[in-house]
Amino acid sequence: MAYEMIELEKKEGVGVITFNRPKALNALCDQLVDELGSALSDLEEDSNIKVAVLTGGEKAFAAGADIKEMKDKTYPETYLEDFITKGWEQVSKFRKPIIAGVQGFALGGGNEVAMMCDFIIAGESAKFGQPEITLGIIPGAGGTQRLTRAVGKAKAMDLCLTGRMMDAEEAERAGLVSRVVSDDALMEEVLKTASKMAKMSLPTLMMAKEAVNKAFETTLKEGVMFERRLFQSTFATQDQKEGMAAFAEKRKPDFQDK
Ligand code: DAK
Repeated sequence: MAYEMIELEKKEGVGVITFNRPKALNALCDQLVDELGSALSDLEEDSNIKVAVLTGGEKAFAAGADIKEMKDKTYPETYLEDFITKGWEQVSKFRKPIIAGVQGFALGGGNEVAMMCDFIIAGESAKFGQPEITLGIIPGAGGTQRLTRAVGKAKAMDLCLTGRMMDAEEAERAGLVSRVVSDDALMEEVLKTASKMAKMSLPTLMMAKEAVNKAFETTLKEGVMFERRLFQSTFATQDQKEGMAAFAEKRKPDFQDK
């Protein structure tokens, strides 16, 4: 598929999707979200790809869903179409690891998409927020839920009820982002991190992702049991044998994703 609003690049096990609608600060219109969904399907199906990266531009990761596109929708239309649900959920359903690299604005749906990724690495100019309240709506793609799980009730309420933005430093302190680097170093840091992960065993990366995500869905007891079963199942992989043999033989492992 030829993309107009995103770019897709693949290199050494890493697939990079870049939002490319700078004039609208990467506002997530239908076409952009459709293209994002296609690119994610491509990366999911490509057996050479182990890790995905989602990023935007210097001024914006994405300034939210496209307000101009949705402003005249009626309630029956949003309900009957299950408005903008399908494409958006593809990010959260992506099974391989996916990192968000954020510079500039990550607002509304932009912040929600970043939070659907496994973790966020931020440039120092990053600004996160859920400004929907200023438009007379509330977050619709998990903002009230993922943000609250990430930063706790006080800050989630503060952001969702005032619409204010949080800078990169505050976002790191609050636990929304895993690390902050200078804007100039952002892509280098994100790609270095993705490449490091791409050297691991893919099924094991996917199991680790599934296990961490389970923590948000279940009780501690059930989560620990889920983790234990997955942990035990790693002993059915050749990659566990290779990883431990390599350690014992003082060499680097050569994982085969088997
Ligand atoms: N939609 C459409 N166009 C946008 C936009 C957006 N979200 N954000 C920016 N733009 C456009 C501007 O209209 C402007 O276009 P022109 O006037 O040049 O044609 C261009 O991008 C540059 O923006 P500004 O001139 O405003 O730039 P500034 O630096 O002055 O301000 C800003 C930057 C980010 C503070 C400002 O643009 C802004 O406040 N933007 C809106 C941010 C916002 O409110 N975002 C939340 C949108 S609501 C769901 C899934 C998702 C959602 C809901 C449900 N389901 C799965 C059910 C999500 C909802 C939302 O995200």
